[in-house]
Amino acid sequence: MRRLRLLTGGESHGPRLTAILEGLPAGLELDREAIDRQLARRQHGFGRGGRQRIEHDTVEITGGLRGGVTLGSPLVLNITNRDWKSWTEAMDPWNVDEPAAAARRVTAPRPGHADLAGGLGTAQTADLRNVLERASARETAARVAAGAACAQLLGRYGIAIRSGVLQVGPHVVHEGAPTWELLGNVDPASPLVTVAPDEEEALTAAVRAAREAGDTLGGVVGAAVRGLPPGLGSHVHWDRKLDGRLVQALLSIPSVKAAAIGDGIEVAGRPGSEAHDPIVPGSRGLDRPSNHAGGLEGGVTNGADLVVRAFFKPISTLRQGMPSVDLSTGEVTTTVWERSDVTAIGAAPVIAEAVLALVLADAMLETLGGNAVADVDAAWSSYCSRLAPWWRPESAE
Ligand code: EPS
Repeated sequence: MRRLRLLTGGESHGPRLTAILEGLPAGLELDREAIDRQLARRQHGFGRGGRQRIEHDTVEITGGLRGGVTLGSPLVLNITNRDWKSWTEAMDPWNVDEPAAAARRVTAPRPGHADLAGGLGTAQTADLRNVLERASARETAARVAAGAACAQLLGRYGIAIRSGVLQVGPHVVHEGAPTWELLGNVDPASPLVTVAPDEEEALTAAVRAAREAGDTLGGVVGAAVRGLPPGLGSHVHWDRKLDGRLVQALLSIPSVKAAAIGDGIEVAGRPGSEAHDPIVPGSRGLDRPSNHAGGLEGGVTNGADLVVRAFFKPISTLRQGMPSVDLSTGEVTTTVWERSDVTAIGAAPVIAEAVLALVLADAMLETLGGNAVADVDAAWSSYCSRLAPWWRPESAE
């Protein structure tokens, strides 16, 4: 990122997760409850494991905020791991109790997880827990908290994000890219937050069947962002192009193996006349009657809704186990299961929203500049005036 910096730290079963977000302008009022609502969404979803019954994720801010207003110094966001109390002896930073650590030792790497590759890469094959603790998708809680703060900056300028599940395992509820309107169908309280509430029952049945079989499921998530002005990102150099930056952020979410912008891979097989979006005069300046491009052309936002999809592989901890090799003995074995999610796809939309908010807030600040929110406001207003003949924002209401 160019204007913002984000670091997260903390193990899945350590005392807490911490995110340090630097670069938010001073003077931005933050709503704690809105951050906590996003954290609660991340814990939601049919098919989650026992861990979510232990945790009650809420944010504790220990830096960068005074009286609910950002100071321009690093925003330090913490989320307590309630499960830590069952792991204090095995995960103590200084004095690990050997019998407790031995009881938690993992030596059979799970195919699909970071266990083997990370263990080999960091010389920690004697106990793969040293790798999997950090590779766990629990880390996304820290990103969701930081992303929720960025979403509040975007919200100040009328930019809003929606998301939902398009596919669970093999069950496709929506083919292709979603629209902003379609994502409005999602009921956040529904078990799998899909864009087709009528199909929730069939989807939960599929998750139940996978659970009974000791198996796991992935799926597809869609998200759309309304209100982004044209011109964010850059057409001039590979590492500044916004599409590349967004896809990097989406692929950094655990389990994501592919991401698409707009119609994504589908456009490869179409003639140009059916792949590109006409430019016509419209009521808000220039209009695009279709949105195959998903709001990005040449690495730059074009003023249409930004539309993305992220494709999640199934969770790699299977109750039925997977073939593996015990690295301590060299013997062929089956992976061990303690507890896990059958699918985490119900949590995936809010995680996708968080990484989008981070990258888009960064791109906004890159274009508008400003260390103080008042300066960002002034730059926003001047930017919008210049664009007014060509682009006027569509309300995200
Ligand atoms: C997660 C907490 C973890 C896992 C899951 C995500 O809890 P535990 O390991 O204690 O059961 O449920 O992690 C993974 C999916 C993974 O692949 O590591 C959470 O809070 O999101």
